Amino acid sequence: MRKTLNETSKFLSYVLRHKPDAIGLYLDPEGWANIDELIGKADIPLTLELIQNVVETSDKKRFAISDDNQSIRANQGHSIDVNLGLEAIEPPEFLYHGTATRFLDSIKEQGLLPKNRQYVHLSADQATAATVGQRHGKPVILTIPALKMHDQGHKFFKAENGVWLTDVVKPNWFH
Ligand code: HQG
Repeated sequence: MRKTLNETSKFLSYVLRHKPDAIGLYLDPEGWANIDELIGKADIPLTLELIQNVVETSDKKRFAISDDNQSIRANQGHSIDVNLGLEAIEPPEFLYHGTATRFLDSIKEQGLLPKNRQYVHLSADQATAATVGQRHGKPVILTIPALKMHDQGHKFFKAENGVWLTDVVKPNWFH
């Protein structure tokens, strides 16, 4: 069952964050897909129960189901342009970005860039950042003075699942 949930979660991430076109799925401007349409078009076995199960058990609360239960979207992590409707808010004094040591030279030169995603992803705690960094190699955690940046006009958003998002973090902020 865990394998099925994992595979379903990966499939949902793929079509809801990156490639709805791969199955001809329509996402509205806020990133919502109609659940019946998703089930009908999915190229893996998909049921409403399975979707609900993935949403409820997702360790990172990756997905949200709409209040009317008709639609689903990813809470963050998009590479396609969606409007999550997030309001810029005041961040905590520090936020953390977990990355791999092999990216450090480039990051110090160019700053933190969203790369394939809409936003740079930041974590509220170092443990989470370490886990994120591990996905790419030997982890290293960058400490971002988020409140100071905010006070100088940088916008920070908090996704439904607690992940912090911002546009770019220029290299001068790491010095
Ligand atoms: C790096 C997962 C070179 C950046 C996680 C990161 C997160 C640079 C990688 C969410 C760079 C992009 C996002 C630069 C940034 N030069 N490398 N100038 N600027 N990078 O996966 O933050 O499990 O797109 O440090 O938990 O790792 O999918 O971003 O290492 O919340 O739900 O480029 O994805 O969530 O990698 O992860 P990613 P991320 P899920």
